[in-house]
Amino acid sequence: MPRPDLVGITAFTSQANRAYEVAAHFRRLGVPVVMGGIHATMCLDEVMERVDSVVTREAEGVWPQVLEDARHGRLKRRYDGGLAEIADVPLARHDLLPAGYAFGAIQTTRGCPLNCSFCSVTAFNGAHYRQRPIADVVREFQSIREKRVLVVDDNLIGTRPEHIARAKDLFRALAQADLRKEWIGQATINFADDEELLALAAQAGCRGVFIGFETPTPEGLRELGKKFNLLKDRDFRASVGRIQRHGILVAASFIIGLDIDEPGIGKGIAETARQYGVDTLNVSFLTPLPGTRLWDQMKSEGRIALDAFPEDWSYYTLSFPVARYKHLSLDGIIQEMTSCDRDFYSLPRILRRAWGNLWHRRKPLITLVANLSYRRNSHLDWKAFADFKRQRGHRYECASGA
Ligand code: B12
Ligand code: SF4
Repeated sequence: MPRPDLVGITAFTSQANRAYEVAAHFRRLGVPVVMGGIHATMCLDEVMERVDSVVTREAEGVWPQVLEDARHGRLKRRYDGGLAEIADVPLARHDLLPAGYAFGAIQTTRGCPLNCSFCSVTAFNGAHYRQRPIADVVREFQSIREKRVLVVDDNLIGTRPEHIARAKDLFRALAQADLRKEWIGQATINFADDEELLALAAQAGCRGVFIGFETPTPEGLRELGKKFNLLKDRDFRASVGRIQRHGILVAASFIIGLDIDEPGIGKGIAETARQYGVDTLNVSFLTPLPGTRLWDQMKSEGRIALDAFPEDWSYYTLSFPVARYKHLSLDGIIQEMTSCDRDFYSLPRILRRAWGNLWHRRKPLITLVANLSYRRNSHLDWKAFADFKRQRGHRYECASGA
């Protein structure tokens, strides 16, 4: 690799340590390093100590300036991009990426008004929901080589009638462009409320949707600030069924470790997900990510157990219990996660799910493969928990809860 003029690094919080290793390598060679993205924005001081320049928030507004300053050897220590004018977001250069990815990726909207306590998105991309021009999205979609695409929007359809209307226009335009792509996206449960929206999404290539149900009870939703899921006296089973009837698989996301969660929550989540009839279940430990309301709360209550930063960031993958939970000890919460996975991903239940989808002609093979890979991952997690307890277990000894 020829010596670069400038190195730019991005990182989620869980990847921060690797980002610092890469930065240190290039700085030793005398190459200036600039870092941006979610971790750099939320942990500015930490990052500033380890790179030459930091770009906070969205880069589009300041990147030309950064390049100009780098060219003249006068990089500033910090740039703030603020929130970009969405119409000015250029088409991503997919041609620069190497071939061979399983999924291409595209972003069509930014921001989320819901501001759930555990999520960084509203703090990072703002509460104002911004939608890219449809023509740009279609052109960018056309430039993606992969047949399968991940639409990375946090909420592809939005929450208000005008958002839904734009989502329908986008799906119509994608269907008309006849891209022959299959894609998956993320949405709130109101995706299920509009038959026309669902039909258009399916025509546009939507094959799966990741939905945050978060917790089985209304009290839990209130604790997480996700009251949106409670609107309209929602019947989750019926909502999931309506989505699936359009050939769209539902991947459910839940969180374990809320203040109201007590022993038995693991099985409770698995049962709830089965009742809703979802195709896959992804459960995370409640994790105080920097910049969220949950972080502020847990920090002020002295409940962040893994707080030797930056080293401990490596555990902020949502698959380790990094905090002290109110009614669950370290062993307790790990047991809950394990029993949830054992229940939802038992072989008989996986086969029943795949059989059900075969019966309804709804991608049984994908359901089977996805379920088996979740099952395998949960077995890997169990091994990781044993190491985790050995290496970090002592940090929970002053746990306040159970
Ligand atoms: C897509 C996505 C994924 C995909 C990533 C696919 C891929 N290969 O890229 C997948 C599903 C794999 C994933 C996994 C995870 N994710 Co994720 N993911 C996202 C999501 C929804 C969109 C990210 C994205 O592509 N945005 C589009 C691009 C254009 O925006 P961007 O990256 O922010 O970049 C802009 C700016 O940040 C800035 N910028 C970024 N980097 C740089 C670098 C430089 C040099 C400069 C100048 C500027 C700059 O400029 C860009 C343009 O404005 C975000 C939510 C969000 N809105 O950010 C969560 C998010 C990033 N994920 C999150 C998390 C927690 C995870 C996981 C750790 C946990 C999990 N179980 O899901 C894992 C990571 C596992 C690991 N290896 O550590 C959190 C991260 C919080 C944090 N503090 O780190 C987010 C913010 C969601 C949330 N609810 O809080 N994720
Ligand atoms: S979890 Fe989803 S709905 Fe809640 S703030 Fe984050 S992106 Fe919005």
